[in-house]
Amino acid sequence: MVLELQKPRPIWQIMFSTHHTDVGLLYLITSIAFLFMGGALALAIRAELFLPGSQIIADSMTFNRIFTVHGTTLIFLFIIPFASAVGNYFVPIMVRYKDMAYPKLNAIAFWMIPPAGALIWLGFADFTWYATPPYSIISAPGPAADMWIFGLKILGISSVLGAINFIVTILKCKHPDMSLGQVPLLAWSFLASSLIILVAIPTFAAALLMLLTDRLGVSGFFNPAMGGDPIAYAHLFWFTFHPEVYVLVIPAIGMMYEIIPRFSRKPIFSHSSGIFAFVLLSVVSFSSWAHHMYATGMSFTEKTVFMIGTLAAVPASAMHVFNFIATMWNGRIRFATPMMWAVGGIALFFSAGAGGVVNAAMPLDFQTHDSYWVVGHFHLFVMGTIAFGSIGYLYYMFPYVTGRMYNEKMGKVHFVMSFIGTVLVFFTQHVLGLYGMPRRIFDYPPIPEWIAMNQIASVGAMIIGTSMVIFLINMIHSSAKGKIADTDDPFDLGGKYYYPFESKNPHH
Ligand code: HEM
Ligand SMILES: [Cu+2]
Repeated sequence: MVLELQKPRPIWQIMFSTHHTDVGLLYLITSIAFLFMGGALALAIRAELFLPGSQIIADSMTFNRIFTVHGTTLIFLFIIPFASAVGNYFVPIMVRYKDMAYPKLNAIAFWMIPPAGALIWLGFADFTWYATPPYSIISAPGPAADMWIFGLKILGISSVLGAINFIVTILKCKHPDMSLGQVPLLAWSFLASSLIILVAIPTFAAALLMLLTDRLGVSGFFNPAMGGDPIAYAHLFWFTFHPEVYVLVIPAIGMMYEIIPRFSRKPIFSHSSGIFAFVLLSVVSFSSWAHHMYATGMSFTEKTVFMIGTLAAVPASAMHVFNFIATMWNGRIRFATPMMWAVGGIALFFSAGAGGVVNAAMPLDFQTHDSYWVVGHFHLFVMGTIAFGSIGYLYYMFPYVTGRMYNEKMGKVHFVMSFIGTVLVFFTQHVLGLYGMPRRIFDYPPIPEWIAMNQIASVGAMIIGTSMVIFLINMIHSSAKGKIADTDDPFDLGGKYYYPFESKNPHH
């Protein structure tokens, strides 16, 4: 497979291009830049929490701004654009079409991201990525809060445009010889996640508008002083954002479906069960949003319904994990860097899922809710599963994008350090939650256990941070000076057989 082996071109040619690999490259560079920006904020948070009292951050307001922008950046400006990068590069090639269905729309969807990112970063809002009302309505300082709201609006529109493009490309533009069942699982993952986006995003778009008019004082949807209800916001928010977590994780699983069989040198154990599990996940993603709200005084019946709806995601997730394990079983596995990240990501996906079952069980959730357990839990997903799958895929696509090889040793060191760091930070945060530490706090009392565990977590974060510097050096250095890749078999798997897609779409 050859993707984009071109002589270097002036940057403006890429910026004004609508070709799918050019737009993919823009998405890729943007998302990696935001990964580092959001990661820097994570290090600031962890440095602050190394000890009780104020360390490097002056006050709690600044702290709140930092973790709000940290979370918003890594979810909306790293994970989602990174998936779009991969989808742009690979989906047209996988369905054997010359480009995305609507190339101009595709470029427009990308170009909405930089201004949205600028609004979020220049505003630096403080009301958490949840934009918590009534605080966000009554006292969150403007214009930061308004800039965040507009930033998210733009990102939502960009996601919807991207989703429409993926759906049409896959359903309408795929090669007539190819049945839907033959479409590779990575492309299927984009179909599934795009369908979720179309159903889920409009609800939050409406909620954002209501939040804005509440802030302007012309409505009181979520403002108790005007007869409104912040819990209504919680429903609207989670109706969008529980499914959204599947929008984040499904493409990462799709990326693992590319890596695992190739580096096990076996076909995927069951293509059809992979498709089935994606479809099932998309459906059940809508049956569980209120599991974020067990503590809001819902009736027992409501809670039970949402508990069952949440547990419905377990079989679908387990099907993917079994599929991966069965594929690796008896395979001739080659633990090159992408494979290490994918296998590590699956292990952490399993751990995250186990913690999720605890949260889903409503009596147990009363213990974990809003504690550091939750921070540990969702980070095992966002960092351990999604970022791991994505970074593994980045190593995998590197030779196809740049024509050069990354440094394998540095890639492995990056993985080992990140894996150890991730376990140190996020497993420890689970325990910290059980010891009673609430999330979203700037300072904490000097309880010896809390101090010890916060220090372990902070050291883990520094290990991840260091490994990311190694990663950055590897990417920059190797894309300019790395050894020329054999694009027929860059990973030495022993022949073209293992690289099923052979195509390059000429520029237009
Ligand atoms: C080294 C990696 C990371 C570290 C050390 C880290 C650390 C933290 C910490 C300490 C918080 C504050 C938790 C709280 O007080 O509630 C936080 C919040 C958050 N993080 Fe991370 N994080 C990392 C990576 C990521 C990634 C990769 C993502 C997403 C892709 C992410 C998404 C979030 C979100 C959504 C929040 C919640 C923010 C909010 O409540 O407004 N983090 N992170
Ligand atoms: Cu959820």
